Amino acid sequence: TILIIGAGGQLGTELTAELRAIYGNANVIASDIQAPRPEQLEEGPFEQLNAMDALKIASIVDQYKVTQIYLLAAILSAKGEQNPKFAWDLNMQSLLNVLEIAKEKNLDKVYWPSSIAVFGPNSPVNNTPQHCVMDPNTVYGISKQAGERWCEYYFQKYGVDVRSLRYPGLIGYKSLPGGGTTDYAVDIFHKALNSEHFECFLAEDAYLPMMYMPDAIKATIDLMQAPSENLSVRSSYNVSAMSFSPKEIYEAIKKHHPDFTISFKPDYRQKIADSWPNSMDDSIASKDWGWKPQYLLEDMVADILENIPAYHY
Ligand code: VAH
Repeated sequence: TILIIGAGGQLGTELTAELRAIYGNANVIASDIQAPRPEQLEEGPFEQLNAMDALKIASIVDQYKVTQIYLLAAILSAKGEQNPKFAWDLNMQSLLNVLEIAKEKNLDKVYWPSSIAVFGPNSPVNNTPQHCVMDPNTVYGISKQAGERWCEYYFQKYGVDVRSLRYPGLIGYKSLPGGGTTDYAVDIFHKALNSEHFECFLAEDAYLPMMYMPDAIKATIDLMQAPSENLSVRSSYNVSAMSFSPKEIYEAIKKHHPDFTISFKPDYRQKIADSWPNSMDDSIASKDWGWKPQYLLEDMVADILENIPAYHY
């Protein structure tokens, strides 16, 4: 069975649904620090779990005969800057808990997301390569960079089959993001749908790597199902789909909602965005496990605007 830690988050919500569709509801245990909503209890097994509680994770692994863990719980970039110590403790302790349990209980696989936040001001900014200078200057980015080193260490020293992707900003309509610097690109759709003015917390030209959630889910499943011997990267793979600025996504939405208006009021999150790449080189992911994005900006905008009403109103 598969245990998902952080099943209630932006990525966790969608990954839980996809994994249950593939492996069957009863074989995917959802867990989150938040108490379950009634519909979550109807869907399949749920456990309330704090990702920092190693004993509780171990007892859930034993109780449900867990063979794979997806650790999706984390404090993201913007929220992490408000609470650096807690962000470091949660992001690192949860990963070390899971890696140690995977080793002790000889789990089949572990999935743990990294992020473009591992790159910093001195990383190459365009077409950022898999291997290069990484000087992240957010607690979130530092925790993801340290986490990548720990994943590689547990793989090389103990043979733990841990796999990871450096996600760009993720955009979807089935779940709300929490505390990220790229969350504006989700919020903007809800404002357009409600015919409300959108005040963007990044500058109009803050160009960032982004990915539509269906592509992120597919990349995760494809990586986890790839033969272990094909994987040349055990820190975390660069993956990318598109890059755009707030102005570009606004213009794409405006084609569908001509009266939609936007203003730009950069706040502390602009500094975070400035430290990240403009675009990524994901050629190693393509070579090792056939990564190829399906959605670019226009397709994503059309798909979201078509589907979001049923999800949120
Ligand atoms: C964040 N959505 O903004 C996350 C992600 C690349 C961005 O790591 O913190």
